Amino acid sequence: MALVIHAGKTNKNSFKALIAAEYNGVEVKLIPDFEMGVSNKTPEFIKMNPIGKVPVLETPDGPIFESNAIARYVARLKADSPLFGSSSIDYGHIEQWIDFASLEIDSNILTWYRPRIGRAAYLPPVEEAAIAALKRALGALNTHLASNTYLVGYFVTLADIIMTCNLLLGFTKLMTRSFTSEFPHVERYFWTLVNQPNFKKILGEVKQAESVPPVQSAKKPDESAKQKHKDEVKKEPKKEAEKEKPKAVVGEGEDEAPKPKPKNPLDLLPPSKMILDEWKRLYSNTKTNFREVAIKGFWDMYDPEGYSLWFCNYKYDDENTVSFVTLNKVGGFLQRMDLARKYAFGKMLVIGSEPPFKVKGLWLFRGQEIPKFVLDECYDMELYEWRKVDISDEAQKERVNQMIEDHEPFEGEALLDAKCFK
Ligand SMILES: N[C@@H](CCC(=O)N[C@@H](CS)C(=O)NCC(=O)O)C(=O)O
Repeated sequence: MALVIHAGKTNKNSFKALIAAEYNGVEVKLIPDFEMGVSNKTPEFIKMNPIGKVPVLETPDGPIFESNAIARYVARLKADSPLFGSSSIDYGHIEQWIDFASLEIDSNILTWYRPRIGRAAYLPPVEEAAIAALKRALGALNTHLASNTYLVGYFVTLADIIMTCNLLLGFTKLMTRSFTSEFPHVERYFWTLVNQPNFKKILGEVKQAESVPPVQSAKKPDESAKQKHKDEVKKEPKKEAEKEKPKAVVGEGEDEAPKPKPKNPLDLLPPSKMILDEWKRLYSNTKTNFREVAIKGFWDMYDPEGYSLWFCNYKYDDENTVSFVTLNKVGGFLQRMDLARKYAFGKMLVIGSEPPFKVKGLWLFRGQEIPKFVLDECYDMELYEWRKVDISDEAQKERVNQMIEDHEPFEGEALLDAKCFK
């Protein structure tokens, strides 16, 4: 019998249990037709959770409220679930990060978010303090994630599920790229997790907030605070626009009618004689004489006016101490580059026969610069140093050749793996 969660479809707190259920192969369903503010006010609901909040899980043995408790229950339904780690110290660390995710991350995000959607009175010093505390917590998380793929051990645990669901609200509603770029390891962690199949199935496509919502009036503001609050509401959108988007066009705001999707500027470039798909086909179909056929073909096709070549070096190679973690990291990068498939080709080499492994790449992009939408949308870009290839330099050209053909040894070292983006 499926367990049933009472909550709306977008409740990030119920996602914790739904994702844990995916990992454990347990059937958990959202109750259909849940209506916030109605379904959770009925006497039947109050019997299940006296505070009348969601989510609530109905089990054959009775209801459970509090989303972390529900997620723990679901995680525990499978004996020896890896979601609880593999030792007592793992378990201790998982609980540590669950508390951290709730008390240091979630509570500060909520204190920042609620007044902005009219669920609490907006008080600037309170918001400032919440943002400062959130930054402090994200800084600590960033330090931990600089040398750890996941929060505990080498696999996803319940701590990662709860942390990611709590970060989700921040990433999608408040924390713009300019805010999160201070915490590159948190960014890498968050995007890696939300793209895991068991997360993606529940969360769908996740998009980062492009601006902080302007402050809304609280629904029932206290009369004495009302006028002050009104004044702040008037001032706030401008202040926020200045802070987050220094060059924002006046009038840009959330109540604007949705605009038709603009054409990708790369489609407006003068046509190129190089047909990217032809190169990709040649690369894929050449099985022998790679140098004579594929590499020669590449330079015959290459259009230095319509395209540019770029070398990239991972900035944090000393973190690459575990081979499969390093390979996953590069695999994740290529997945996230999916948005650039029409305009790019790439090779990523994982170099070395023992850790720490080096990660270096070669990319071919349409146009003379790295496309802006790639820099904006693919957070991995800033984890690499980028250098434009000077094709008049024979040594650089030879390096391009060697990267395309997975030449081994590469710069004197064995290759652990070579991945291609095509
Ligand atoms: N600590 C609780 C928080 C629950 C909570 O705040 N739920 C909100 C929706 S996300 C709610 O039901 N609000 C309705 C209300 O306050 O009456 C948990 O993690 O389950």
